[in-house]
Amino acid sequence: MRGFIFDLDGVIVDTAKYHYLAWKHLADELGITFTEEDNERFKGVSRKRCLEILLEMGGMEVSGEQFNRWLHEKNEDYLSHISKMDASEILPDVPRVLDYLRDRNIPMALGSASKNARPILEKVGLLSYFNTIVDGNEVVKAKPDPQVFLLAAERLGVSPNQCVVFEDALAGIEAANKAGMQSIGIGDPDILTEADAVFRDFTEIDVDYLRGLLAGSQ
Ligand code: G16
Ligand code: MG
Repeated sequence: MRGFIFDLDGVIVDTAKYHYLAWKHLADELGITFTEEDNERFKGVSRKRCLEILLEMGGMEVSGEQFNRWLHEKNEDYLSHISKMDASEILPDVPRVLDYLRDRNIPMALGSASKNARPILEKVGLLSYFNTIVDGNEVVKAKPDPQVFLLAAERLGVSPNQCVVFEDALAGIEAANKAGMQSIGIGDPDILTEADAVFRDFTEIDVDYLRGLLAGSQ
């Protein structure tokens, strides 16, 4: 039996743009230059680690209390963006692929670094597709550590070498590879160089390819 694990941000929904807006807002406030290119480094990375990187970029060192205030501020800003989300923000052809797998009773998990994964899935109406959600509230070791995906496989009752992971971040592809899983990149092939296969988005993944993944021949 094969199991499928989906990352959230950048794979199921494009929340990366909201993370970017919230980090940019904080960076502007702190006088730190933060571009969309810098945001690439934040993909799949925990909130805490992102702030550490941002402060390193600005050459700033702060107390734990101030650090937590900024973490909170960034998240509040991010939540104000995601509170307006609905099903129209699901990335193209994601429901087609989820339906295909659900119709065949394939075990599916969400494996995300985000602490907001569950409310986002609820908002866009996809929560019920997943047999288990493994998110940033449970995982201690962030991607590229394989913990998030290994826990997802364990909960699905599928051995890691039978799992397929869809990921948009380099750190996530590394995590899937370390877990001994098949890694499929969603995004730019020039960035996701370590993935077993890369597609720009799910519109490029046809039924034949899905059939091949299920049969283990892709
Ligand atoms: C996501 C994003 C990251 C974000 C992280 C934590 O991971 O890609 O940019 O920093 O979650 O999110 P939050 O602040 O909501 O806890 P993933 O693994 O879903 O791509
Ligand atoms: Mg992601």
